[in-house]
Amino acid sequence: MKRKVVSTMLCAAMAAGLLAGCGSSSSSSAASSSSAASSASAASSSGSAETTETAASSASEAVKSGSTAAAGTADASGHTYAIVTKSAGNPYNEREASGFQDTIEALGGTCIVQNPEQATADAQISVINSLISQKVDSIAVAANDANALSAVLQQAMDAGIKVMTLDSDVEASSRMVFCNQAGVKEVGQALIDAVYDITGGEGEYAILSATSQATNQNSWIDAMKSIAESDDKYSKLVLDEVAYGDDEPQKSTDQTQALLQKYPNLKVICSPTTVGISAAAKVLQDQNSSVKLTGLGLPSEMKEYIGDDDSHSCPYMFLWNPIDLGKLAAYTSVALVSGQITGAEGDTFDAGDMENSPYTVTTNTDGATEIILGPPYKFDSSNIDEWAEVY
Ligand code: RAM
Repeated sequence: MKRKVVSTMLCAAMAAGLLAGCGSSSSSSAASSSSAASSASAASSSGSAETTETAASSASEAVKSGSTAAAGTADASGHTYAIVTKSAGNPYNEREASGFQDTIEALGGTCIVQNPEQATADAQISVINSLISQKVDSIAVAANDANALSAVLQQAMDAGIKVMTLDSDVEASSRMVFCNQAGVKEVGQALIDAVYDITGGEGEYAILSATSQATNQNSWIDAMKSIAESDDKYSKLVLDEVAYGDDEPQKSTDQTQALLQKYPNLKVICSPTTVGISAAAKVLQDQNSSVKLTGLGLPSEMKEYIGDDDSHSCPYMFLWNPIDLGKLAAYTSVALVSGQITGAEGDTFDAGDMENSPYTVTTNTDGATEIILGPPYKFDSSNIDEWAEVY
């Protein structure tokens, strides 16, 4: 039934020429419903280094009419909410920002979207400094480094700005709460089990990551390693190398080629980044390589590479709905700014029509507070065509 809802909304979005951002999902089904607002903003997101600032003119009307998924009790009017993605030019980041922007605007707030030119802490620091000068009410950042943003984020909080992270965290004292796309251990488990399955339980694999400082990729890779070390089941798997494509398509392509050359017995590449996996998929498929691929990928970018036969490089992969991650971060930002939550464990807030609403702040194994969107979702030959049209 949920798929039908998505398909219906998708047609509407396509008719409007707004394909890119359709979709608003639940955790368990990758996507369950849609909002016209989501589609509109995704279409307006250019992907280049940019600042998008929009006062939500017709937002409250949309909320009243129930035409947007953001309907609910939260009110963002009179406030400015910023999102800082990891970098420009990454379709995953564009979808994340569109979910955030659409929700803020539908709730009557003003949204600033910042896509730094590179996936570095330095690029984010200069953007955040400028947001502090602009006296925004909140900053939601997908961090390029766990520690390097601490000083600037502390400065923002000292200035009264509510600071939260999404997608990729910083150390807990430098933010109020983290919107986590999925539990770290769950992602690590899904990935190492995929490697186990696709290798046949033994042999060499490599990881093609994003940047070496990315908190999210590093935590997933650490989880994979510790699961593999703690269970004899995985003892015949050999991790050759963790390579870094820096979430740049060309560098990810080069790194894939280097892995193939360095490790003739390589069986599987696992790429826990949407940029890395799509670059690797193309290299492997173009070369008709016997090396197989899995990881975290955007269905719209991976459609042509997913399949069970030898002509496809990736049997299956995982992700969550990046639009919904942005949407959840928007509701979290609004709840922080209104004072409804402080980001402490046990805090609860409504997130409109999101399926797991109300959301509750929990504490992870490191003692840091987070809000989990839901579990990772598997994409394979049976569902890739459908989801490729959603995000
Ligand atoms: C890339 C980014 C992002 C990550 C996804 C899976 O787009 O590195 O942070 O969450 O991959």
